[in-house]
Amino acid sequence: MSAKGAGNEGKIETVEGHPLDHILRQDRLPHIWCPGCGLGSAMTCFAQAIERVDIPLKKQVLLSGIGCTGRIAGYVNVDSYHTTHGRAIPFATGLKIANPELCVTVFSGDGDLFAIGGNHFLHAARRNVDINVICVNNFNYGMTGGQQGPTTPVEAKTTTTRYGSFEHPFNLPYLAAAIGAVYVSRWTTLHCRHLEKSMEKALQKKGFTFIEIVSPCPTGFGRPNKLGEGLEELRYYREKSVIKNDASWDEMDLHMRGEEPIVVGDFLDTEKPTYLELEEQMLRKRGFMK
Ligand SMILES: Cc1ncc(C[n+]2csc(CCOP(=O)(O)OP(=O)(O)O)c2C)c(N)n1
Ligand code: SF4
Repeated sequence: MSAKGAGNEGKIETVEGHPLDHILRQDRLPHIWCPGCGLGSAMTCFAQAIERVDIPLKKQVLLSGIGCTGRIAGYVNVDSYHTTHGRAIPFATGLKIANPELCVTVFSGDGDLFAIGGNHFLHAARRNVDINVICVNNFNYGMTGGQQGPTTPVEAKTTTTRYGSFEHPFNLPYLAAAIGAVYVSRWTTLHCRHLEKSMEKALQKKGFTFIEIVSPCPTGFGRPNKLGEGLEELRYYREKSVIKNDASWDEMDLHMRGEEPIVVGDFLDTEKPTYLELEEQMLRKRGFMK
């Protein structure tokens, strides 16, 4: 890195380390992500959050399915599993039930979690399994060439919707809340401090939590939809985002075009017994557990 400033022109400044270095698997770097991709910011927020909460890193487990977002499980230096496409949630459910002491997080893409993995998401949330699901929503299948996915907005161009998508997309916070999540929030990669706080909250909360991260994918979504490169998309987020914690669910639809706002916030924070708590209650009631 060249240091600019009085008397420093031409000098090389070497950076010895970063406070979060121990949270990354250095041997896996450099990462595969494109310039301007939001995944680095999303991963940094997560690294800050797992470091700050009062849960030893040894007890934290990170899982993902397949895709560019799925790489996160391989880069973060906690026990992690890069599972098959769409199967991170059943894997996480099994881990949590077998070892309730673990803090289990799934960090994956919109295609992975809501297309091939959609049914697993529904049932884990319905059961209120105590896991955290973080979805990076870039509105397309980034890794495989920018195809349309279940969150692609109406009119958006992808490699498989040349004339614009004509499918209604999922509104992810609405979906998560409707099927039983106890904590639901959405931020863009521009809102790093809010996002870190939400992650901290989710990691410490009992029950099924869901965080959506709206993130630039210049390669698959930004350029074809005139949102431009990563930095331009962040500018777009700055202009269009509205923090509204008490927004109505249908206000949270994402259009990603024109004057439509991007509503972000901490939308739901509630309590109800988890899958394991209900199981224990039931076993005690029937006399199978003291
Ligand atoms: C069973 C199976 N089907 C298809 C694929 C190909 N595939 C790899 S990644 C991916 C989509 C990833 O999209 P998303 O989850 O949105 O992640 P992104 O790359 O955008 O972060 C697909 C379909 C696969 N790996 N396995
Ligand atoms: S294709 Fe998109 S999501 Fe994948 S690394 Fe490139 S910018 Fe990021």
